Amino acid sequence: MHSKSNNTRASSVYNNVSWETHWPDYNPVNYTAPSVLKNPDWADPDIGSFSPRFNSLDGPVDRRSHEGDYSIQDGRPLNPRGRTGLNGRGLLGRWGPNHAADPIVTRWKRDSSGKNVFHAVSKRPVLQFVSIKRKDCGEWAIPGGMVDPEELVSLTLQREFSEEALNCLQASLEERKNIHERISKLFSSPGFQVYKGYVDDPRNTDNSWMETVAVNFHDETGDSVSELPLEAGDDAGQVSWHDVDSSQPLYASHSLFLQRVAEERQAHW
Ligand code: RP5
Ligand code: MG
Ligand code: MG
Repeated sequence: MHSKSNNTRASSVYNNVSWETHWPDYNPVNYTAPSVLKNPDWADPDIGSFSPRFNSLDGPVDRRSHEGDYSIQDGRPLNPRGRTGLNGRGLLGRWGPNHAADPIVTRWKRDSSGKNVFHAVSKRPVLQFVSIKRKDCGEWAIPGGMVDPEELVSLTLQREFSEEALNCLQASLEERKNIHERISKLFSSPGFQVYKGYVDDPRNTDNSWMETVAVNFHDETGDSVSELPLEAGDDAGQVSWHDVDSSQPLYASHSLFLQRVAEERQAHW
């Protein structure tokens, strides 16, 4: 159910995706991964034994969509972007929206004498962002992750960055404190909210989908996060600074987020 098979599946329903379109023969595959059915704390139980309060704050779990109210059919929420070719939850834990947050940490690319690097064609300054290589599919991505129940998005942004790009989960208490001190100034700045809504994630199904809040934290002077040693952790296999450039393929909707950052900062894209 990873990106390749999922892309094939998505393209076969690409032209007939809306729920408004009458499609009596539509017969999606039903799949929920065994890891989800085992009832881990990040997943809902199966529908039947369980009737969540959709479109609401359901106890600690936020089942509201950034896209507005979604419909429910036969007790199941319907993906607001339409059919995907798969029903059930696939690899996702929650019925309906699965909320994530994406921290986009940027700096200006500089040469060895510390001067900004300009792109030869666009003549614009080049931005760099912290990118991780996802272990699940091998694609480069923003080091984002799921918002825990009752967690503030501002905390998720900083926590996921610390876990995936600085490997704080493997760090000693002392090192963790140090990491926290070094990054909290950047992360407590308001940042630039780049995107809030549905993500075109390969795990999406007819009944479960990813949504995110993507925020850009920019190290203008290059002396805060830029100086921290990057180390991949948790669901990241590698981590490095990458040039922000339209030719770099990225996971899910992440290119769109980077394009917006480049536009906002008048950087090369
Ligand atoms: C994407 O999946 C989001 O944009 C975010 O980057 C990521 C969250 O999922 P995990 O990294 O926790 O798998 O849709
Ligand atoms: Mg994570
Ligand atoms: Mg992640």
